[in-house]
Amino acid sequence: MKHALKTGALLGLIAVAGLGTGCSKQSAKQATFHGETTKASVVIAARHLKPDDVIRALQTFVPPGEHDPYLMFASGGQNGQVLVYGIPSMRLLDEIPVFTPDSMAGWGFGGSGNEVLRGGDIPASKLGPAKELNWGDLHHCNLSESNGVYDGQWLFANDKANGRIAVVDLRDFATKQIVKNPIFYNDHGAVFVTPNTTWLIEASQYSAPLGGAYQDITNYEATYRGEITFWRFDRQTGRIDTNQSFAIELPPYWQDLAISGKLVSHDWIFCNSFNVARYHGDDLDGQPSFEAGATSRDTDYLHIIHLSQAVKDFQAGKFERVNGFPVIPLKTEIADHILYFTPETKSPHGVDVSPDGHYIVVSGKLDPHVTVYNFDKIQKAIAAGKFEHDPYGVPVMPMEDTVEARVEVGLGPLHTQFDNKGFAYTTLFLDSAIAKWSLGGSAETLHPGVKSWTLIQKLPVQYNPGHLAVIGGDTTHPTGQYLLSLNKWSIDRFDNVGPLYPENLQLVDISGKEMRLLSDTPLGMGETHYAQIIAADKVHPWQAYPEVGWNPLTQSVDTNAAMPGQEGIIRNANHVTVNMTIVRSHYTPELVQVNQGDDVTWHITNIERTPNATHGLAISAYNINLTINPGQAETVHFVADRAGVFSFYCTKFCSALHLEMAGYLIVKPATTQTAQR
Ligand code: RUQ
Ligand code: CUA
Repeated sequence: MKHALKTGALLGLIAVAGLGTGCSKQSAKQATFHGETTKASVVIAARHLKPDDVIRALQTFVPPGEHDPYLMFASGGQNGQVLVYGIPSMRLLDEIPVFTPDSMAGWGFGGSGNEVLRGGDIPASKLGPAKELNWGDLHHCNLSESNGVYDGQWLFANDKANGRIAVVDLRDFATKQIVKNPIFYNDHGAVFVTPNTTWLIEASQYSAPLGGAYQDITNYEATYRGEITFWRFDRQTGRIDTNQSFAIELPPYWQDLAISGKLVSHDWIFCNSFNVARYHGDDLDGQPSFEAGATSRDTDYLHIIHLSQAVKDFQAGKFERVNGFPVIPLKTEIADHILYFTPETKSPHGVDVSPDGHYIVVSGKLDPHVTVYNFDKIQKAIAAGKFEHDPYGVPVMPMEDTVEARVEVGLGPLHTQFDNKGFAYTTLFLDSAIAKWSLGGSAETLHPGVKSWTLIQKLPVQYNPGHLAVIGGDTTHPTGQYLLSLNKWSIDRFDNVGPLYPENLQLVDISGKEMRLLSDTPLGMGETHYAQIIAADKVHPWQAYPEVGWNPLTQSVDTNAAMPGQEGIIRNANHVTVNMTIVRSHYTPELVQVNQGDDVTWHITNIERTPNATHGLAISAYNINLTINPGQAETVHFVADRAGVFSFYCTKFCSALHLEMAGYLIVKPATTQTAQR
């Protein structure tokens, strides 16, 4: 691969450069090259680069016109979108709009994006009116898997704020479906896939009455609950089949991250919880805050769920309905051996399964160790049946029967990923570091002298990492090579841009014995939580839609699409249908004349076959902005309620005569008074 230069060549270059001068941030910024930029030594000296900097630059630089070998899909946090980066260059390649309107993609300003966004709204019910939602707190994006490895076909994402999940089709990098959870307003352990993407896991976070109705907070223990929803994904339709989906009721602990087992553990789901104390808040009456109350116990519960048992109960109709949605009650789960607990050190965050499926790694945020559970031991403990029970009757296995190892890694462990050499990597939020540690068995066999379950190295990062991502690092076949540390704080790392600081994404080389920091990339438009990295050649997006008249929602030719040769404006009483095609550099037709109050359905098709020949349709004053890619057909519907002369134009500089790619929407007033204004 282009980026994998030989170390020998690097060292040669550095020797030539005669490096070693100290460097200050100031001087690096203000370097001048006196025009001698063809000499590496001059540039290196002028920029005061250290030998290590030069190697870093060479390792991450992708020459103009060349491509990155890996793609990272990263959550955009509060911006509600998914970000796509090239690795190792860390160039931002795309922002896929998901939960939030996006004007570059014409997402949410008329057209098919509206249909998807509105599909995720909260419907009106006996609890109150409908709620339109126009943002999401997108935490975790997950690629679809086949046999436990990313297959590059689909991407799923959650909205923590509103309890929603979304489906992105990687043929066109566009969101196809947003599903609002019918029984819960928030989620967190989502979206995580089972090894063949049969089920999408969505775990709720802050306990509340299932279905969202009112219950007095003093009835917390009796009436508040948690839940996990299992959404059935249908690859044929590319949609979540809500009719084949169900939820399981959980005690009112605050469920956190969830993950599917793989290989040996493939039929089991693991989910963290915190606030098993069931603390429910300080009402200004001198009670402790959540921060103290929720962490008052030494342990919380790792939830262990037997998925196929739950599916069996769902199919046998052993559920109740909440807002019409099937929910398996706690007592049924207990009776049918679906749900087990084992203690975990308090306030855990990440739960991650090793590539072989044998180990489940849990990080208690207040414990300097990661706790490693052994799946075989869990199975033995279930068989042995030596249970205590939580207040709701859920069987609790003793921790000493399920734990394989504890590895002291440092302060504030959060999330863990794995490489292909038997090592695990855990972010340390409080230490601001990544801990590299050895898994049992594999590391010892692969690397003589390396002991199992031992801390190998701690690499400082800047600062306070949340998640991390290794290439394939949560699959059955991790690649290693690069690790991304997704840092929450960036205090002194970048030029000052005011009080709202960017996040800092740091690329780390993990191909050698020691982890090495390669680069810093600021992210000023959202907070990345989860990310996944896949080889770029495993994703096969279209360069243009396959045929003219393509509807991105059905992924087929739309029978209503405007087609070349059939352009025109059809009136039927006060219903007006516009059939418009676009190609460089004109709209056909260019004049759309309607009467005030007309109900307008405007079909527009980009008949280009040239990749990259995207056009736009922006209509002044009507808040309409579509982006139409080659082959794509869109439909926007509106009432022409404002009279006057409105221009519409192409928002994408598509050709030399792009400015001429325009037209008029002329709305004839209903009364003469309006005409004279
Ligand atoms: S979570 S770090 Cu959803 Cu860990 Cu954010
Ligand atoms: Cu089409 Cu500009």
